[in-house]
Amino acid sequence: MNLEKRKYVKDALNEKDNSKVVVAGWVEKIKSMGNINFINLRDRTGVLQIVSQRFKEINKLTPESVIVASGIMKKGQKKSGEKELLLEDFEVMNKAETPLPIDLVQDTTQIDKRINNRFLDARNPKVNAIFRIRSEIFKAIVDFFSEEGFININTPKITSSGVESGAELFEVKYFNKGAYLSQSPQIYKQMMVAAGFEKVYEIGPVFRAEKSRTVRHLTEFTGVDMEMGFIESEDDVMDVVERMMKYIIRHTTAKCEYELDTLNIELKIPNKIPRIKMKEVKLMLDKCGKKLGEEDDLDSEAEKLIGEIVKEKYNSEFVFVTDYPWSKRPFYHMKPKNNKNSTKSFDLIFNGTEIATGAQREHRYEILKQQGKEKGVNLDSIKGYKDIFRFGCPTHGGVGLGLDRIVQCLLKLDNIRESILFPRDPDRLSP
Ligand code: AMO
Repeated sequence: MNLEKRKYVKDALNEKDNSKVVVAGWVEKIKSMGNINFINLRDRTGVLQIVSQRFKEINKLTPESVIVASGIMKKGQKKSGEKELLLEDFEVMNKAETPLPIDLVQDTTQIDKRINNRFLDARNPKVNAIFRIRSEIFKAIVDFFSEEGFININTPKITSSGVESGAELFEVKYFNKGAYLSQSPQIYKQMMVAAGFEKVYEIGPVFRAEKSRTVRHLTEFTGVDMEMGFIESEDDVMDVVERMMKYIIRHTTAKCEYELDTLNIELKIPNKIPRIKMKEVKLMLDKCGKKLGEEDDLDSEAEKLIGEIVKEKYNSEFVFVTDYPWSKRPFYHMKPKNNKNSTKSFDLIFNGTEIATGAQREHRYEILKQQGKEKGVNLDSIKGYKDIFRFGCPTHGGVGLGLDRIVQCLLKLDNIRESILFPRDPDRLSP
């Protein structure tokens, strides 16, 4: 059958009565009433009912087979007046075996088995909706950075050293040398600010050798990283992040009405996102019975709780927690003028989950060297890093967000594995 004449279901449904069309897609459902056969045919744009009285072979079709069908569009029996296709001819492109390895009708299959069969799982309209939305979120981020004058960069994912915690590095064989998978484009984005681009971003894979079996950790995720020069403080970075979150939500609401409906999700564009110092956050948590020491980081329970408190108090799904203790931040975070135990840093928490970490960076070489010493990091061991600060480097700061976590939190998904097609975790290396 001639695929050149193929119409998407969405366009076929808009054809005039008696138009001849060719459609192609997956057999979602087959039903017989007397000697009439009905097929629900699904393609990437929708579902079309096909009606036939002539073809006995239809009874031999199996769910999820791929067919090409031609016929005449007619007003159907449905109250909505939606058109259907009166079948004239059809061809089986690929017959699906039975039974299917996962349940696409009742949606009862466990997540692990679903991911093992992801290409089938993604035919489920809800799963499909998640990845269409993810694609729009990605586009929104690219559009946003572009409109704000950021330059896109691509940096190496095989590196000779890390800059975050050493424990999280995946070692790889690189001919006769030791190498690592990149745990962050941190060095490179700072380098490119110093290169004079001033504002750069990258969306790319980030690898973390974390043996965390949680609903929010992956060993490979998509990082959204940006860095900007000539800032006055970390507030300038937070301003950009805040504008970006609003942009993403506005764009997704406008472009994904059908998909958001499918998932029963209503997005809310945030008002001003509150910025609360860590000390104050700890007092708020304390009042709710969660005690944390001065040097403690927020654990996942604390993040969840502060998410609830902020929702109640500020009617906000987002909160920037600022001024993290120096003991919990990497050596390159700048300290405020009068407090050597704090940092000019922040995390963004969205519905109780951290989705971003950022800071103003220390750009003064001597101080940075000293900070490295305090953390046991020898700047010479990070190839090319120290030189960024020796030959003309403006004040700068940036942020790293996890795309998978953004999708997870925006769509209120229980598990981060729902927001990435092919998750990697300590127990999964395929598909
Ligand atoms: P950080 O290590 O906090 O900061 O990472 C930034 C953001 O990446 C996401 N993320 C993860 N997502 C899924 N699985 C993981 N294991 C995981 N780890 C982190 C989170 C997190 O907020 N260089 C700094 C960023 C910067 O300062 O610019 C960094 O990498 O959403």
